[in-house]
Amino acid sequence: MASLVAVIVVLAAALVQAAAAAAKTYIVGDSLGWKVPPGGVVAYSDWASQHKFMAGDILVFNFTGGHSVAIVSMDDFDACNTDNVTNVKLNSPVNYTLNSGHTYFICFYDDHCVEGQQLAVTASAIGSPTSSPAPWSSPSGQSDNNTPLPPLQPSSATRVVTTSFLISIAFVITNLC
Ligand SMILES: [Cu+2]
Repeated sequence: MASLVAVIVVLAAALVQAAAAAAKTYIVGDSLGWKVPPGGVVAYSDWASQHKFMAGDILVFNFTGGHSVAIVSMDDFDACNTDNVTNVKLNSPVNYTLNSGHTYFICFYDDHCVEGQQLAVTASAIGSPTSSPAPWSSPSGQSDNNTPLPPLQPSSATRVVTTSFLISIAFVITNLC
């Protein structure tokens, strides 16, 4: 019986750790928001270098006025080429759930990308990826292109409840012994 309790306690501890490592939400640029940065192209690369992104983390692009968030290839990012842009959001705020690997964001208006409104992010994989193909989400529910809204992801509240439940079981079994 004691070994069963040990197993359950270890499981519960693992779940607590998993909850602690739950997805984080990042405001792109922090107080700068998403704009043509006064500091030029280093502004968003500096910001990205200060964080360790994981798959499932959420980037929030806040902007006012004529800006956009477009996903492009690495080559189009490097060249600030907007000719191939198909995956774009126009209404702030824009939430984007990261998949593992590299993701390249630009603003496709005028010369905003060339002037520094560009962000490259590398996210590490964790466990199994969440629903992959439609990472966009919009808190206001508006949709300005044909991308379907992604399914809701399990909230961290669910994980906390699960953890509490397992800890409760561990206590019950301990008392039975
Ligand atoms: Cu812009």
